Amino acid sequence: MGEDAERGFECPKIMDGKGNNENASEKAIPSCCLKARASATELEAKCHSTVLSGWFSESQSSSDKAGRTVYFNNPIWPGEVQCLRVESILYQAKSDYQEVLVFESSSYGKVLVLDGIIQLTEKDECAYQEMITHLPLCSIPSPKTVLVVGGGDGGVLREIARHNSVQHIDICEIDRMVIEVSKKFFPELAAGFDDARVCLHVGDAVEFLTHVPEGKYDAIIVDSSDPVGPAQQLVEKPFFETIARALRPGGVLCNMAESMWLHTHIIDDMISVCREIFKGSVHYAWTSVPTYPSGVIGFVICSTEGPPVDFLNPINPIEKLDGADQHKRKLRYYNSEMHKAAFALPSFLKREVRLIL
Ligand code: SPD
Repeated sequence: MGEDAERGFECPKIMDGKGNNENASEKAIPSCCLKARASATELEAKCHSTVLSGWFSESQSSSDKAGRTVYFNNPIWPGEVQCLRVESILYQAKSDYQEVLVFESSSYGKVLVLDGIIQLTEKDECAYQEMITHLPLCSIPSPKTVLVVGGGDGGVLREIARHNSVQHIDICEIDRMVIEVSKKFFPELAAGFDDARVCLHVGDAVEFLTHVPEGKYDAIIVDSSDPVGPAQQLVEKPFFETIARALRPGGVLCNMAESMWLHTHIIDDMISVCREIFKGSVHYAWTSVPTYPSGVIGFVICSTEGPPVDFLNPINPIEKLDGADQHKRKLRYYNSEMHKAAFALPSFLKREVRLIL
């Protein structure tokens, strides 16, 4: 064990993009790592603002008036942080919208982080992408036109492509860097962009939706980041109104909707807004994703007025769709039993969220 490791603040390897470990050469060590080596205190041993002592944590950082880095909890899950051991940092850059970080973890494979928050890991991304996609698409017969809002890593596109009935998929992602980074580091997800049915729009989804012809889509999937900063508008009433307008009668929305352990107030707000706007059915479903805060994430899933949609008993079961299980890669998480189970809700949630079914 090296001297640094004994002191408990060994820096992770920093790769140079060609697979070489930059730590191998003293000259190439970034100044933050040199500082860490010279420092006796753990807190100063930082190789990235969210990586301390070789561990990534979902804390955020900013500079105080004196230019010192100050760390704080993410305001939407105060009092807790998710930590992953970092093997090497593969990429870090600032896009026009956010900080983008990719690292190799020791237990969950490669990890994509945006503005200090884990978006996906290679090990557990299947649960999120498969559930957010197949919960809505297996609930309606023969979906043909689908819109993805966000989803720039391509994982949701990969899942939609399993449905042979789908003829056209629009995706509106605001940050081109997320798409490029995914193509480079997460080819199993970005493969979703290779499907000929996909039409990519790089831009603001709120603006995009205002130009969409009424009733264009059978299904809309909102795969956004958490509702802080610009993504806040994606959980507000005007956004849901434009979504409902873009859906055909009896069309469906599946929207990422945070954790039942941490965010009953957000879920409550989303459900009550959706009940006002979507005159079909409105439900909450959830799945396990170990690397998201509290280990779970939920979805608000709704239909517009029209042919009734029974989300709890999928009319379009994945097991009966030709080739769906095997397309590109085998389904890892979703099946019709998981679909039905996703709508079972704990008693505290039923009590706390007034309008939940
Ligand atoms: N708390 C993190 C929520 C992230 C939701 N979006 C993930 C994008 C994966 N396609």
